[in-house]
Amino acid sequence: MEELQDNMCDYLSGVCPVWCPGCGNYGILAGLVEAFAKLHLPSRELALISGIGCASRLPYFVKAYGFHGIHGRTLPIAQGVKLANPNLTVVAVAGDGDGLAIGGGHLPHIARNNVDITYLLFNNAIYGMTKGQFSPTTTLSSVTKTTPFGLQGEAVNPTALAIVYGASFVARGFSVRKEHLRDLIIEGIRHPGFSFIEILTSCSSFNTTDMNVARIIKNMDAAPAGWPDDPIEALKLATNQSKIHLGVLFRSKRPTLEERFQELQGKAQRKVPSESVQIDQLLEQFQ
Ligand SMILES: Cc1ncc(C[n+]2csc(CCOP(=O)(O)OP(=O)(O)O)c2C)c(N)n1
Ligand SMILES: [Mg+2]
Repeated sequence: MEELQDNMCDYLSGVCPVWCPGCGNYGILAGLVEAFAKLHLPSRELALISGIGCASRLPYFVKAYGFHGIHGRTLPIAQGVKLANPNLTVVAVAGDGDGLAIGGGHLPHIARNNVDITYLLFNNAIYGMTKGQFSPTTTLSSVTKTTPFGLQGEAVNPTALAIVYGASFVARGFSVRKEHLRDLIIEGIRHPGFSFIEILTSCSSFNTTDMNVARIIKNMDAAPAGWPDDPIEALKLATNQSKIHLGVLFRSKRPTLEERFQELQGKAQRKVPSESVQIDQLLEQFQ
């Protein structure tokens, strides 16, 4: 008989993480495997999909199906996996560069489709893996390897984008607050539809200013509990300049893409009785 997985260690693959000492991603990995353990999700029903970057190394370290994809294509791959096998719990993982620069065009479509996956956006506000170029979330005037005189451009706000794009669950967590993050991930996985979780995380090697842990701790505030299904109020929280609101900011219920497809399949099957589909007749149409 299969053993019940109820401890975070049951979800560790045994591959040793390669992240730098002090990297916030260790806290995220711990929060994620704790969430899996609390939900008792069997590893064979779990798929972790990622792109390229430090964040995207994560599937190696977790005992689950894993797909280390190509840069920026995390979400289309995750959507394909979920539609091919809706029984899987699909968790997609991307960095801020992967998910918002090269892969930024996919987010609105996954959000509006409401595919039932949980998307963890590791926001360290830098291209960590390639050693410190600015990313879409690096703040104005930041000095990075590619902006020695300070960045001339405003940062995007991932949580605000997800709300505007129509994600049906939007939350913000922090790698240092592991238990809080674990609970957000549990809620995201339980939510039927696209769950977007921005996770603020430090890059101990290349960005210790934008994602300065002490600064975040000083400014963070909890989103009001039981927050209603109101995107405008959620946006106000997401864009608040003086406080960094952590928690679930927005939640709404609408059909998932899988549910819509199932309905469509039923309609299509009713319309075309299988015995009437003659392959010869079909081919004749192309002659
Ligand atoms: C098509 C393509 N362009 C560029 C790269 C180089 N590259 C690898 S990771 C990366 C950025 C990673 O940054 P981010 O997504 O923020 O992840 P992090 O390493 O910070 O976790 C880039 C530009 C690549 N692998 N493929
Ligand atoms: Mg990054």
